[in-house]
Amino acid sequence: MSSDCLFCKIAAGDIPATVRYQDDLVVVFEDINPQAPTHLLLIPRKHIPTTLDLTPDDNALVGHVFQVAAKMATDLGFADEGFRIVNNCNQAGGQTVWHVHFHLLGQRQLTWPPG
Ligand code: IU
Repeated sequence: MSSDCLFCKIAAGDIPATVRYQDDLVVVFEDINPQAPTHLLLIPRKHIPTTLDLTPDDNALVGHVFQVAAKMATDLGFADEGFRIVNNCNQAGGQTVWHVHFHLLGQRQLTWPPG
């Protein structure tokens, strides 16, 4: 845990968030500024600043994030309709919180390319 990281504090329960799922590896909570009817953030409990900081040791963790995202889309009923998983990396990628996270967006028609 990084003591000055907002998402570490959410994962630890020190800052409130609307948590929709959690296990030993990941926490899933509602984005405070939703961009779709369902907009969840999936974060590893482990503090990893960006995608660039992932190592081979994190391969199973990232795979687990995607498995959880797919299960949540299924359980919430929009998997067949379609959804998007997004990871923003660094400034030009739109990253604003330096704890790696994956957006799960669903329940609206998403367009391409993103802005
Ligand atoms: P980004 O990919 O780093 O831009 O995503 C950060 C997200 O974190 C963004 O969608 C914010 O709305 C969201 N967020 C949040 O859910 N709770 C917070 O307290 C803060 C940001 I700060």
